[in-house]
Amino acid sequence: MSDDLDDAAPSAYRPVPLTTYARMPEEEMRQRAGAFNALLQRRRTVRFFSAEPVPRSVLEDCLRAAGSAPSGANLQPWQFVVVGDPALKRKIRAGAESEEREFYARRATQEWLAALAPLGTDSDKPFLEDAPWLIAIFYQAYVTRPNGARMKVYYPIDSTGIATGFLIAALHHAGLCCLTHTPSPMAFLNEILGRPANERPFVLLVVGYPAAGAMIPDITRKPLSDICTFL
Ligand code: IYR
Repeated sequence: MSDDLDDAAPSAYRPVPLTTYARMPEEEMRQRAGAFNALLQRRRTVRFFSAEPVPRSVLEDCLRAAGSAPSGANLQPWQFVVVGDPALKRKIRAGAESEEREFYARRATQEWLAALAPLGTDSDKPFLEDAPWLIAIFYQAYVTRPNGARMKVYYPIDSTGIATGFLIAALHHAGLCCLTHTPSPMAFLNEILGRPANERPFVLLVVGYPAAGAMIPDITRKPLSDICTFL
């Protein structure tokens, strides 16, 4: 009984000084902002992966970076399931391709297929076996306390989206390529990876080096004037 009460009791606000922030001279700010933009502009989504192995420790640091993302009430409502096992990758590919065949043949509207045409995608997903790592990212729709009570989670999808953005940037910064793959629906990931019902698939990130001669769609990014308004 008292355990239940303790479980639900809020922790007190106990602030500590901000010691990690480093103010920098304006010139250095400009230089770093420009360099970071230049770095991210070189990122492209890749759909052709080499089988070359990628060290697990590199992924671990990128995942630590992802875990530094802000989240609703700091609940960090994400789970990154990293798959390198070929048998699991084969199962994931089979699950994804079966959903994708449905998608391309029946579920997708003509309008949706037309929007995808410039990307050259289809229901074959060999990259799910070719790439050394798949990261299945889940958000927690709720959490279950040790006493069995359900606790609400705030902004889990938004928070996981931000963490995924951090991860994509970290992987690119580390010299890797990735693909944000969203077979729909993705419930097969819970089954194959043995994840509990409170974890909902958010995206399947395919990670590795690009295949030699990898091709990408000839698409562009909107200029700042189209995506931003200063008032
Ligand atoms: N999930 C499908 C279709 C697809 C949908 C969107 I939105 C994309 O940006 C790309 C593909 C597939 O992966 O092929």
